[in-house]
Amino acid sequence: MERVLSGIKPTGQLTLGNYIGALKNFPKFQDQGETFLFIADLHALTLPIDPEVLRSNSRDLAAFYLAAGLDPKKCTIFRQSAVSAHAELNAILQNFLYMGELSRMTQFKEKSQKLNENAIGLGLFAYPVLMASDILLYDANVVPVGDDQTQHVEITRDLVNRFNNRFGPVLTMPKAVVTKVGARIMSLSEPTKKMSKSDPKGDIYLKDDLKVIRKKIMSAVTDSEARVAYDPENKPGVSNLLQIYAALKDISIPEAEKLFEGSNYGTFKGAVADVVCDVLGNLQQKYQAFIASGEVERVLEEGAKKAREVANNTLHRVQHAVGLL
Ligand code: ATP
Ligand code: LTN
Repeated sequence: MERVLSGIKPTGQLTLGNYIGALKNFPKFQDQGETFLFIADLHALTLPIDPEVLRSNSRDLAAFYLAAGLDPKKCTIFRQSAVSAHAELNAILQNFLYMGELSRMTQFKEKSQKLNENAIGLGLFAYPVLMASDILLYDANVVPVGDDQTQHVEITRDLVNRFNNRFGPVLTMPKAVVTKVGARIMSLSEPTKKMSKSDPKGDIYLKDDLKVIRKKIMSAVTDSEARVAYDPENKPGVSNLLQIYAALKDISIPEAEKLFEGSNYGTFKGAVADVVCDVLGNLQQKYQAFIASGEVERVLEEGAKKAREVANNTLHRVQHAVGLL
């Protein structure tokens, strides 16, 4: 049976990029296989974060998991830090990824560049080891992620080959699954840059007021050609809006292009704003209801119990393979 695992860091307000590239795709997996979705709170510590902010982001993220349609009866939702096996496997696996390959990770290069050279935490450098531990603890063969995380899944695959060559078939080979449309939503104000929760320029936040969302879309950067067509290199702004529209309507990009043939940018942006407000308005209502229900903590606690059982099993297998048991 398929084992599915993914996570999101509670580092800031969730964006439309997080929704389209990750969150929106999670619920369909819970009907296909055994699915584990977690809040990557240990990963959130790899850049400075206020404790209160971390706590409230974590609760928010759990409520958004539920609002997006994840059902705790069909999948396991938990906090990474509540399952100590993540840190324990991390301590073993850090010996099987090498400094050269870790220093080539795009995320490390981008995030460390923004820091003072003397204040780059080891956790930021070693991020892929913890991420590999997350994936391997659950014997996940399917890892749904946005485009930017595929490199981390690839390095996990290298680790599995290295480890299994030495110790036998202990670890399960994972595979990244990237959504066909919307794997990389770009900033609305700088459409050549990824929309990212730690870089607020041109972001749409899931919790934004709908009027604000509409305004942001209506003022998104486009070009002077006045032709709706998908051409990310020459028309990054329009292509990004087409991608958002197609992803939220569950249609292909050529289908979306066809719908707007001959439309001016005002009409096109209005239609994009309509679908974004429709989807996010609905999501916000559900999110509010889950926050008000007080159910979130209970879901996380029950999820952690189920996750611990699976994770501890794998941890023992690895401890045995390397000679710790
Ligand atoms: P940060 O800015 O803190 O690095 P982020 O916004 O990149 O955060 P993550 O927690 O790293 O978000 O990512 C959560 C999930 O959302 C991952 O699967 C990631 O690939 C996906 N994702 C993030 N940004 C986008 C985007 N712009 N388009 C599509 N998917 C995205
Ligand atoms: N690095 C991911 C979050 C993450 C993750 C994982 C995703 C941590 N561990 C394991 C999939 C599988 C990110 O969103 N930046």
